[in-house]
Amino acid sequence: GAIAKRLEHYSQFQPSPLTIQQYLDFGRTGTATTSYMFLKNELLVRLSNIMQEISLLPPTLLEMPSSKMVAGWYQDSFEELLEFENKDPTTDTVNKFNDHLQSILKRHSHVVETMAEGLIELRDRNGVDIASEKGIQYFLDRFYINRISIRMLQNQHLVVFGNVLPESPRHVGCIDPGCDVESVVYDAFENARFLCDRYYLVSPSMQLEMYNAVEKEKPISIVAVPSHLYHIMFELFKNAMRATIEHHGVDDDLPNIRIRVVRGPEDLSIKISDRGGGVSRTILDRLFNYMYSTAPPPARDGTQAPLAGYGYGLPLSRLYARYFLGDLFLVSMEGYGTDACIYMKAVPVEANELLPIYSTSSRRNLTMAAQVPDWSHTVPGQGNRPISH
Ligand code: W6P
Repeated sequence: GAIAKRLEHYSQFQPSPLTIQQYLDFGRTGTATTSYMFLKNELLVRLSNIMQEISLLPPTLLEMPSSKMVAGWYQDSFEELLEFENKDPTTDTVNKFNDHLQSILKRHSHVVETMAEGLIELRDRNGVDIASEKGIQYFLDRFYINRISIRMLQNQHLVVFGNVLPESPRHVGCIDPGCDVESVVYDAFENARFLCDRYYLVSPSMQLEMYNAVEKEKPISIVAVPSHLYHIMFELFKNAMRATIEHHGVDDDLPNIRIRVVRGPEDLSIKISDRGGGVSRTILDRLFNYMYSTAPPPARDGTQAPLAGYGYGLPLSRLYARYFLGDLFLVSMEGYGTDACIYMKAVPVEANELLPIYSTSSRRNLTMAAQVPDWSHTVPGQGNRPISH
């Protein structure tokens, strides 16, 4: 119908990525009017781009009740925003628009859990199917980074031009222009430690080393979204603590978790090293895999959920890092311990949004049949096999 036409139209445009500097400048000198004019268009573009990808998911997944619900939320939000397509930015219209943004944020607040339920339903019926697993990984990385970006845009607008309060007077929306990295790391560690103590009755200590290679002896401060950095660090600390305790037992002297933070001219690098026994490369690959990491939510029967693991913590943390062109890697030595490395752009004009674009390539990646292997590492079995073409 008419809405499908608009969806088709908007999905032909590429999203416009913003740098963290542009978010900052706009938050300081922009107006509610210009923000409204930009946002109503950009949100429709970003929503339509990902909705087209949703529609290409395997029908088996799309038919699950929870995936249908998620798809419905995107439809509803797209329709609501379409009403502003041709509306001039009067005060009344901008206020109505802000109310809609609030309700859209609320409508989409449980997307991650609901999508996960869809995967559980799928896996319970079909098992872990390697062919669709690759496509699901590809889709969910794009879907969740798109969601992070849409929530960032909405949040930024509502804090700066709406009635949502900032975290501190220094903040511009959810951006802290003077984000003190040491305090974010410290808070994340303390809060992970609190959970760890409650669950295991012990916790490892941290050994933190900061090195500012750009302004020697000064604290490390960057322009960043502190909540994203906190989310990443909290997740990695929980994992490092769990590994340390499960490897050494609760009675031993626990080895410290060592953290090194370095501010270079271009990158902020953080390395978290634990001596939790490490993981094999087989297990390591699965830590970022949505299909393998999908488990039913922890029971609400009073038994405590484990400190870490069984969730999307790691893949989502990597997306938060990648969102402004940073990254997250795990390097493990099975039998010894694991290093988690986080990189963030330290220069605000270089921290640009990474956004999925709906295109012929993404269409191909989403709809492509399973590839014929071009390496022989899979276990042979019955002697030579004919090559399949
Ligand atoms: C481990 C597994 C893991 C994941 C993420 C961060 C740290 C660690 N340590 O053993």
